[in-house]
Amino acid sequence: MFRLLLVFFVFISSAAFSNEIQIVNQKINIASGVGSSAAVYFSIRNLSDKPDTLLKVQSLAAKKVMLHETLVSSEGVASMRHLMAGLGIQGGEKITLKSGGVHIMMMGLVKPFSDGDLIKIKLFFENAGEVIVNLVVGNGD
Ligand SMILES: [Cu+2]
Repeated sequence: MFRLLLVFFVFISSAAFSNEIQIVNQKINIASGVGSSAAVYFSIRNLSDKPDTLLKVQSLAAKKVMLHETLVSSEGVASMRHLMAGLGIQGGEKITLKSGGVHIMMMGLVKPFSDGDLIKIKLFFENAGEVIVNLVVGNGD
């Protein structure tokens, strides 16, 4: 009986949402073609007064999901870099992921996305823990 209660409690706590991190304006841009990928953008608001770090991202919808930053060379050539150390966010700060800046890259989509598909991305914050982002394909611009 004790074990049953314990398992139930773990399930409840892992399903809880963060009070410290708010995600708004989520969008997904799909690049079609062979080995298709998608870029995901949203704004992160840190509602706490302590700094936090987005350490990693995960999704069952793609083989690989990474935090990327777009860099433009002096010749105007754009390239992308994996943010290995994560993305820091100050207490009370709002960071906007956008095209040409920091974004989430989904590579090797498990199946092609179509309009109306619900995509879930799990964010892991150092302090706030897990935060789930829900995206509906075709809902952005
Ligand atoms: Cu990228």
